[in-house]
Amino acid sequence: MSRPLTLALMSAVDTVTETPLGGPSLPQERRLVTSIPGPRSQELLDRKSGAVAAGVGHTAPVHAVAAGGGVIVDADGNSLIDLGSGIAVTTIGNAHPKVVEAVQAQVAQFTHTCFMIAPYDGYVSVAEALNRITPGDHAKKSALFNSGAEAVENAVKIARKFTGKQAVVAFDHGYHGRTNLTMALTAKSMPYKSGFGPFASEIYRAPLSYPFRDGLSGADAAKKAISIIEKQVGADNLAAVIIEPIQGEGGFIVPADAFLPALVEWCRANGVVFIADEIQTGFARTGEMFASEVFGIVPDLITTAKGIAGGLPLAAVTGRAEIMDASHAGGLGGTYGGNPIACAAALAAIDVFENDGMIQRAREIGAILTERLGGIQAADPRIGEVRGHGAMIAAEFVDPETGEPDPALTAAVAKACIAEGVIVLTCGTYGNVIRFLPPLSITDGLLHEGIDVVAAALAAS
Ligand code: PLZ
Repeated sequence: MSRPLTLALMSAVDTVTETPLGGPSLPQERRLVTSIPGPRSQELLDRKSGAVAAGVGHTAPVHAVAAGGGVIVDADGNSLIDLGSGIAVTTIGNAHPKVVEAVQAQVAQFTHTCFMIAPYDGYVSVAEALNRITPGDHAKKSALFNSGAEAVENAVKIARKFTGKQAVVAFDHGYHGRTNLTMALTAKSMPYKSGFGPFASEIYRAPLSYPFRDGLSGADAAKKAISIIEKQVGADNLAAVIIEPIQGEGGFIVPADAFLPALVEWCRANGVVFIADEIQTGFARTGEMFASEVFGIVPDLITTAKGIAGGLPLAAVTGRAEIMDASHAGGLGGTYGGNPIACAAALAAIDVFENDGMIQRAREIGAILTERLGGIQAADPRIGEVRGHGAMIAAEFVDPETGEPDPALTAAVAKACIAEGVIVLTCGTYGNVIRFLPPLSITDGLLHEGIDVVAAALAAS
């Protein structure tokens, strides 16, 4: 049954008067005035199950009405600490004032012309900025798209066109999206792929460096991966290798140091395009502008999205000019790719990333998370490993006797945190990792309070 319009408007007005607008002006506090979900959130969730396809899930049972700094406020007036940034998107903070201002100015100017019909400055300026800030000082070009998956699809198209080859290698635990080609690249069947095949062909999988579980040095893990690639695919057939420098959905897996440099070197020696998927790791998240810099690698192509535009949908492929230019004119594009409002937001966000101390802030947040979670781990062997870089830190939960993954404990801790007003996200092939990727605008106080809640939830589980 549809909801009467007047009722919807009334509750929207109520909501606005009860809670201030989003952005950093929002009171920076954890405040629970009802249980989670409260009655208004429950009402939305009931409508959701009536109106939205069952396949579209949600992590926190709330009806969000405002967000900013380090909190998300719901329709019942609860203020939750945000340790997930909408999956690494609101890295500079939700409703950041510079993004809001840029979007408001652009939306009043024009909303769309289609860059392929009548080009505009914002798109070209974003391309110039990405060419400048991505790793490597070679000549670069960019193309803009709407989502991370679309950027990955296009990176593969570009690499195939450039090399004249077809095969693509992705890695165990990798995540690259939910479209048909990117489902094939993504490793985990449930929930991403199960029942949704057949998948795109010419996709092969190689083993990752996962020090906590494989115990291999980076060099040995690379040797193993390269041997499998050579034997099972062959460099003559291989267009591209695609990898997240630090895996996101797969469990915030940090490869051993020499792994990525060895892969890049092999790709370069064998005419294979090395694609770094920095959709989750990009834009200051890891305490570097891009995670490739953590490992000292220079990818041929890099895919970005998420943090790039402060919450607006935008994605990009950036890379060596000769590779990016391999496509015939008209071969790349899409109706909305590089939408002017999203580009205005991206220019504002990139300005914040470069000039407002975001990289330093990510390192500070990383230091707090690593120290606090390390302390909890020292007293509780159910945390098998704390790992990550910058504001991208995870705890992997295991059975202390066997080292086996403990997804039930992980889910229980995450659920208890959300009930206590702290939004945490899980990840990992085995569902046994809690990842911490707060907005960089979070205060130290809220971050500590969020970790306190996680510690209490673990102790009680
Ligand atoms: N590549 C490395 O992390 C998106 C997925 C959430 P889109 N990760 C969050 C979910 O369950 O759908 C992601 C990523 C990496 C590609 C993508 C895909 O980006 O913008 O979601 O298409």
